[in-house]
Amino acid sequence: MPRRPAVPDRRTLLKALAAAPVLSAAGTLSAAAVPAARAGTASAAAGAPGIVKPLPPEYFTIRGTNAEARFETFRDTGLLTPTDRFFVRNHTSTPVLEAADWRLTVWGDGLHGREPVHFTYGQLRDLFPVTRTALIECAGNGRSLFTTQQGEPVSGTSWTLGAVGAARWRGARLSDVLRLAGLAPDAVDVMPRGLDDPYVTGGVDLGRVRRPLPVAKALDDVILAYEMNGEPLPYDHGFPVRLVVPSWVGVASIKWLGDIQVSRTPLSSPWSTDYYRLFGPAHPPGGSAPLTLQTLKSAYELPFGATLEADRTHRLDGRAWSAHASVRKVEVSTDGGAHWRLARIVDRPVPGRWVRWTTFWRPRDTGPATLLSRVTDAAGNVQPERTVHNTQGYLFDAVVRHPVTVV
Ligand SMILES: Nc1nc2c(c(=O)[nH]1)N[C@H]1C(S)=C(S)[C@@H](COP(=O)(O)O)O[C@H]1N2
Ligand SMILES: [Mo]
Repeated sequence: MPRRPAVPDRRTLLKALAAAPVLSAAGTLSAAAVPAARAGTASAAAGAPGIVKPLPPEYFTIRGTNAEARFETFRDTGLLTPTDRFFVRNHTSTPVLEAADWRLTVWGDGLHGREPVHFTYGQLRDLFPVTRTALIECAGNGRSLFTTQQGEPVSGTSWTLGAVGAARWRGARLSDVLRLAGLAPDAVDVMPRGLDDPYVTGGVDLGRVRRPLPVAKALDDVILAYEMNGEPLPYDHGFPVRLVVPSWVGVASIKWLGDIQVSRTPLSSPWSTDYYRLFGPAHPPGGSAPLTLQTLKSAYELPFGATLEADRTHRLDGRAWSAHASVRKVEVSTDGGAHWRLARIVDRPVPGRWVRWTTFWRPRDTGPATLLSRVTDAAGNVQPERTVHNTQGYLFDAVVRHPVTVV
């Protein structure tokens, strides 16, 4: 992927200056004074409590406040996941906001002026637009396989493999917004925060969803997206503006963005301390460092427990992806891992995207069988046989054992 220039070009700067952000008149905005341009929240009528879009059972499995896509239905989609099939992960519920009332506030001691800077929706749309295809994958995608495949208990939403999707995102560069706001050279962290309701768990109010992001990543390839697959962002995916943090755990891509704190000292939130680290006997006592990159996976676009006819040639399709590098090869086994062969990769591998792959199988014996697939990326990462356990079930990367029945 070509790196973006470190400094906006002339055209960008001219456009940006024309859309100069409004400095706060009062200059006294506190961290809590988020401009909540709230017009309402989704009702429970549509399916999962708090999700606006329809969730037909043939495309989605509802898991609490979340909706998981049925991975097998990606079979009839292209490289992009249609918005009406894209998984939704909500800590609370989708807020229905008005773009006209929306403001982004950038604030904190990591700004030169130390005064909050505001951007309207129109001002953000006037900044130089970038378009990029990126996956969003929940760090917990595949979590239920810790239990079903490895016999290990984990906490969190029991996703199978459908907490992932790919979309074409269009928006402003976070680097442009931070520079316009007066990013200080010694700023180290930014912390984007959503406008959805505060997250309350076990009787404790953790506040609004927010998570620190190092300035280096913020200036690299992060987008403030206002379009998804060529349409305005849908309510459930962060309307009017969300962050897209390519290749990182999904929680980094804060939806319904309301404000961004910029700091000269490291920031933290429950989403970087209590959650989204690896905990357990195999990890450091206080947990690993906060999670950054997603991992790698491959899977068949076939329901678990599918039945296939014996003595017939079946075309089996799947997808493979890695947050670390482009996909190099996908191997498949139809005999539980005794023999492996290469699958045919359909799409040109591009870092940060997935590829579709296919293989053919003519089963002879009836009865249960196990299909496996294993991706290797261009950095040499390979799916292991087991994922090292962590108590919250993040970053499942092991080869999936896909049960089918031959009849
Ligand atoms: N404001 C806000 N942003 C959020 C979340 C949230 O609940 N609130 N969930 C995060 C998590 S855990 C994931 S995996 C992604 C999911 O994005 P999607 O719902 O568009 O698929 O959004 C992230 N951004
Ligand atoms: Mo997530």
